[in-house]
Amino acid sequence: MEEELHHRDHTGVQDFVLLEDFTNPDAFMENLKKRFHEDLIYTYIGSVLVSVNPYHELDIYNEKFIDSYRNVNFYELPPHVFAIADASYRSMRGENRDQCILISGESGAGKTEASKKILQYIAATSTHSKNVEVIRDRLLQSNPLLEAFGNAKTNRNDNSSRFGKYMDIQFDYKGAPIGGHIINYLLEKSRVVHQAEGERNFHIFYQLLEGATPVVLSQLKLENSSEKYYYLNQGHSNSLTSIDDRANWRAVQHALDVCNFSNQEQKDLFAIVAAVLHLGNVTFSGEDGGPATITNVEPVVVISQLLGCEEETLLLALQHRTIEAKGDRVMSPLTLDQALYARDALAKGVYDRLFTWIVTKVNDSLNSRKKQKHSLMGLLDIYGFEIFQVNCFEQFSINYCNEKLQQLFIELTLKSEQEEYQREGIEWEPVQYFNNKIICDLIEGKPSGIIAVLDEECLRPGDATDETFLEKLTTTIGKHPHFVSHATTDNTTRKTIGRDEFRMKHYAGDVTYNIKGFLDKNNDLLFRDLKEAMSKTKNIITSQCFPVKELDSKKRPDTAGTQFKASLTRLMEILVSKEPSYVRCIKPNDFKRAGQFDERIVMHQIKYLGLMENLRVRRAGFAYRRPYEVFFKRYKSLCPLTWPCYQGLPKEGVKEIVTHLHYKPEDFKMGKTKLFIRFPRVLFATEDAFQLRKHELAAAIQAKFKCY
Ligand code: AOV
Ligand code: MG
Repeated sequence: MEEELHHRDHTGVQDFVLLEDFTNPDAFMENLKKRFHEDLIYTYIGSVLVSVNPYHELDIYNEKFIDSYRNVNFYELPPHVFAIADASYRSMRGENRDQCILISGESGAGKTEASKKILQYIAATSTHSKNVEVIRDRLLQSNPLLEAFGNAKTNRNDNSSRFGKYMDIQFDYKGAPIGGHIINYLLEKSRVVHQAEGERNFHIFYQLLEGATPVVLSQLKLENSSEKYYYLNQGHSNSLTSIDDRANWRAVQHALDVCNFSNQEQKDLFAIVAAVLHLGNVTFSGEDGGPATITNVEPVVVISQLLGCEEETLLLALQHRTIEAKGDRVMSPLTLDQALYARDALAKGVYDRLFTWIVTKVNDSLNSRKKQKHSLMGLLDIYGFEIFQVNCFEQFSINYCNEKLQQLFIELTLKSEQEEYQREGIEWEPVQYFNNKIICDLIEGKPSGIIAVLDEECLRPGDATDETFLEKLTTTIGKHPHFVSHATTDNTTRKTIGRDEFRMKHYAGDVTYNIKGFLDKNNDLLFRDLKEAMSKTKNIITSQCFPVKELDSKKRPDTAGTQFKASLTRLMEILVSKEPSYVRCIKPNDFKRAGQFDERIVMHQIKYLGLMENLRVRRAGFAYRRPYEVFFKRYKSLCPLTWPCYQGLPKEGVKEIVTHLHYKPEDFKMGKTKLFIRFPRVLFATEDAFQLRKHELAAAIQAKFKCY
């Protein structure tokens, strides 16, 4: 607290609750800005951490910092992501409650970096014992591994997470990490076959080409030139100065060893990565509507060698599909469009399942063998809200995920606050806020939410298309306040929306989605012949990822949208069962640039993240709350009745102190276990008095010693 007070003049306030003008967004932003320019990227709103991406390395994550935050009370040091990690860990141990740390913010705001710092801190400070070193290492190494396969350069972030990740760390009763478990959410697999201008495919492809030895590359029949591969050359952005593919390749090799991937598994894994690249180079020719033929069989030959399957089977499956008609199975040739679709679907399917296989393998390596009771700390790092030039099904899914997380934040921050006042027996007037539940319902509601309408079109036999989907959306939800389409809007807005688009008013801003591909991506169809070919491969990973029993199943798999919705529902259940901590990340500019604080962009984020409401809620009640013991211990010297000795209970002692200091009745409330102080100035005055008293006492002691 001393630090906090010390800093309030030079570098703004360390906790927004101390802002005098707390309802004014400009004052809020000024405080952030002042601190940002001093490289003070962290500020609290009570127990919520606000973090602004500095876009350059700061020397605040070294061992010295780790040590200084260890076991220190939250408010005693300047705000830091380590303090959040420490508080969460100690709460888990002290109160025996499972924890989760929720990190949110838009793409590029610093979520993944924050989650890595938290893991680093926990790994360094949690109880050490000899046999947990392996788990600790694996927890840390899971990051570079999953980032290599699941992150990519986008136009928003050079290392953008293209999957959602929830990681549980398991601790034994001594607080030592004994295991972990990762759940991955919807990988943006369309990136495997297509990248927008300026973007890249997943890092691993470039790492392999850049980092692998010539021997390995020749075994994989690859050349060290990403331009040669269709799946890598569409974004025209392969050489990336901010990322060292070669160094990261070495990191991935190390991570694979640490996470217990056998040599054979590693070999099979990269055979698949290479096969995907070769698959992209398979080309077809064909007349309009006529059968397609492969024009270059070489890549197919290589793929069949890499995956260990019959060349003929693969050739056939890439050019035909088997149709069951009246009990007969007929081979029907694919048209050019269908063949290209099938090729890409195979590449996406194989990569997506490979990714999940890697997560499963990592989980095996993190599996705590001891069946003892453990406590959990969860870390959630999802893909941030994003708006691109063209937004598709993927952005729709990512932004839906962010809506859900925002909802959780709103409900829990208000709820927990309200609960605290109730628990402590203090009256409370709720603060108004925008509840984005209405948008979540618009997406996931039944029977007329967007996913439901999309599913209906996907399952409808006959002539359903992306266009009929849009028509149906317009008729079912055209009047919804958060939905706009060409057909439902006024003349001015109509000019800004194409006939093949719809716009959603998300909590974080308006996003215009292009409907092209919505049906296909939601259907997520991979022709049976290709699945069958994969199930017969000798490559242990592809054969495991495409089990024969899946082919026998008569049940139609759930659509991508419905699966995602179900996995988010499960995620929310996991999160609400734990005690949450929050990190709210803010992106200071759109150019990934250090030292640049774009007020317009920051203000927008302050607003949609609901930070002002968050602050108001915190302040509408009481800016400060302290357990009686804590307050009493610090300030007992301020009252002659409690200093130097006091026999009563801390609560009674606190009563004596506040009476002696002439606190006005409206300044404070006494709860059951805590003292609540409404205004920061009261606390400041108390603290100033304390500093004075400290000096007095010190002087008195000195004077006494002089006499001897
Ligand atoms: P994100 O996770 O929020 O975006 P990242 O954590 O990947 O964003 O951050 C983007 C980049 O900003 C990083 O690669 C770093 O270069 C820089 N950065 C972020 N935080 C820090 C920090 N604390 N110190 C120094 N540099 C930082 V996305 O995954 O796209 O939603 O989907
Ligand atoms: Mg990320």
